[in-house]
Amino acid sequence: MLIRGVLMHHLVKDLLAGNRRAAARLITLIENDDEEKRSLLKEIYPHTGKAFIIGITGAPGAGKSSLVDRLLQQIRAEGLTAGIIAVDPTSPFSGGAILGDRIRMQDHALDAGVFIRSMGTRGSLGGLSRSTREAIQVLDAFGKDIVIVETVGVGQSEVDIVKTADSTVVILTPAGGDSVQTIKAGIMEIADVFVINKADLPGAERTATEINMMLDMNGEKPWRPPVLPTVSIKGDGVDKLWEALQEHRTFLEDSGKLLDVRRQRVRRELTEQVEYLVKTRIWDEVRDTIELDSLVEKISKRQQDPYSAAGELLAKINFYKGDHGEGG
Ligand SMILES: Nc1nc2c(ncn2[C@@H]2O[C@H](COP(=O)(O)OP(=O)(O)OP(=O)(O)O)[C@@H](O)[C@H]2O)c(=O)[nH]1
Ligand SMILES: [Mg+2]
Repeated sequence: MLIRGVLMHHLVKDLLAGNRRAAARLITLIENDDEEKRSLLKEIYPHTGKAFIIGITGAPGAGKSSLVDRLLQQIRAEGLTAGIIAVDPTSPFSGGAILGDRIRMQDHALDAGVFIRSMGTRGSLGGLSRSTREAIQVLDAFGKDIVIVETVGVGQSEVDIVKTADSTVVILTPAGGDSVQTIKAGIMEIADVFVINKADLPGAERTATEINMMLDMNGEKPWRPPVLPTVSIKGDGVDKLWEALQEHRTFLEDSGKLLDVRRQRVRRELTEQVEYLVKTRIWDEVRDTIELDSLVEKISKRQQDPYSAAGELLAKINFYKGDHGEGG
């Protein structure tokens, strides 16, 4: 394990030197919740915080990947580099296995300034939103200027994933008018920019109007999300989207909100780590020192209740060992 640890240490060095294979390996280790994961992330962390993170969410087939593909052209044309994480919570596949995304973005596959990775539910025992956040850190430390997270917008887990982003784009499509009524409140709240993609299809203007009406009802906010039509298969409107994202970034920076967003992210990371440490420490200790089985027996026989037993158990545990969690 020691040798393995040393080899992994090189992985971080290679990542920082711009090695793509190292980036890919590290994300795989994260997905698989490898035992070295936490010590690797610890090494990576000081090199993060530079990338601007964009979340893109929308219903299956809304055009997220084709839009990301077009955004990449825009980003690269400006001389910026980008990392893409395509998250599909419904897919068991990972490691770039979402075929559609690969095909759609294959123009960028040979571009050293672009790194594309898919993540599914396989592995990621710590939860997909956590492993996504960790993968973002890898790409951030890798030196990508922009990290884009594409996720299918169907439920809470996607909202959680997107909460990691600095700016969030919600993609809608014209769907006969009733689409807006069915937008989840959570999705509405997270949008910094609305995109009405497939604006070549009928009903796009009406959808945009409805979104704008909903935004009107929200009252005055320091940032009003623009509602932008795009045709991602042709690239129409993508320049406007990129402009809007840059305006939002400027707004975040000038208003101090970027620091707020990032502080919230740090708070979540810290809370997660404390909970993780406490949990693992407790069970390590319980395994080593406390006769859990006999306690279970006692409770089963109603000689004790689980409520007081849990309290007593916790009182016996010295779960802070002062090694600052290097282990993993
Ligand atoms: N007419 C029209 N079709 C589009 C447009 N954008 C995307 N499509 C089509 O919509 C389908 C889905 O596009 P994707 O970019 O894969 O959408 P996605 O949201 O990434 O899909 P998932 O990742 O599977 O949820 C493809 O067949 C695209 O060709 C558009 O602007 N107009
Ligand atoms: Mg896609």
